[in-house]
Amino acid sequence: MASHFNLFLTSLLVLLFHISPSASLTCSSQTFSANTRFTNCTNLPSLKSFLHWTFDPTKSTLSVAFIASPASPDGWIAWGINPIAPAMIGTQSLIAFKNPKGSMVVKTYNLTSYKSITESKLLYNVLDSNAESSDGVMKIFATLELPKNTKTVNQVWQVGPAVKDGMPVVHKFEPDNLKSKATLDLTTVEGKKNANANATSSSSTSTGQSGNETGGSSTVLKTETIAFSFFFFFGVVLLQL
Ligand SMILES: *[C@@H]1O[C@H](CO)[C@@H](O)[C@H](O)[C@H]1NC(C)=O
Ligand SMILES: *[C@@H]1O[C@H](CO)[C@@H](O)[C@H](O)[C@H]1NC(C)=O
Ligand SMILES: *[C@@H]1O[C@H](CO)[C@@H](O)[C@H](O)[C@H]1NC(C)=O
Ligand SMILES: CC(=O)N[C@H]1CO[C@H](CO)[C@@H](O)[C@@H]1O
Repeated sequence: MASHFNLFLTSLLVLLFHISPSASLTCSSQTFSANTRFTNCTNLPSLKSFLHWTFDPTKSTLSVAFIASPASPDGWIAWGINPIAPAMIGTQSLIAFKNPKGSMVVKTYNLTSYKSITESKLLYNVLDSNAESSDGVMKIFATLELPKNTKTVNQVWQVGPAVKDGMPVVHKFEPDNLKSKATLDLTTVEGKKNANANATSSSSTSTGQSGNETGGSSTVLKTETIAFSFFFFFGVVLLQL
């Protein structure tokens, strides 16, 4: 019994040590090549996704880098703005995936159905867009021109498992896939850099939902991190046996 408890304690300690590095794999530790810089970053509350962004109120342009892992290596990632509500239908979205030659492309879709999607222009001018993929992580870079005086936008993001005939295949409908939407507050003066506590608090502010709801989401994210660390730990233990 005691040895079980010790094992438990050891696991707990190892867990804690694993959490610190994985928790730092967030906004503050992600860097970009060359002279790409963003003023703000939000650790999104689901699907282990991140949004680095810079909003220029004078030009009303929003530059983003959306970072996520597709559900499988040949899958897709998507980020967009819904002018109507924080929901999938209506989202003016950018979807990135590999074309048959293996290079990354970004296409735009006005999402009108849960079943199929068609490439189309967006409500917003897309001034530039491109995508990258490495180590199982994809990034969408884009600059959108928003209507003048935009203060908040409904952002919606998603990851999917495959692309068939040049079309992203429908994503899973797990809880994490269904709650991947939030309000991005472009104006709030809050959320200083390099404070983890504040990374969370600023993401709850910018998600603009009730404190409780967002708290719930970040708890889920933490639980996942713990689960991941836990399995990782056991993986390591197994390897060492
Ligand atoms: C997106 O699709 C909806 C429904 O078909 C349509 O009402 C809307 O005008 C479209 N938006 C753009 C920007 O094409
Ligand atoms: C974005 O970053 C700027 C500069 O660091 C800061 O003044 C502003 O409050 C941030 N906005 C949000 C919503 O975090
Ligand atoms: C959070 O939940 C508590 C109890 O359910 C409630 O009293 C409080 O108003 C909620 N806070 C927010 C921000 O919704
Ligand atoms: C740890 C830390 O820096 N906490 C700060 C988070 O942000 C709030 C307000 O935005 C500050 O009051 C805290 O001191």
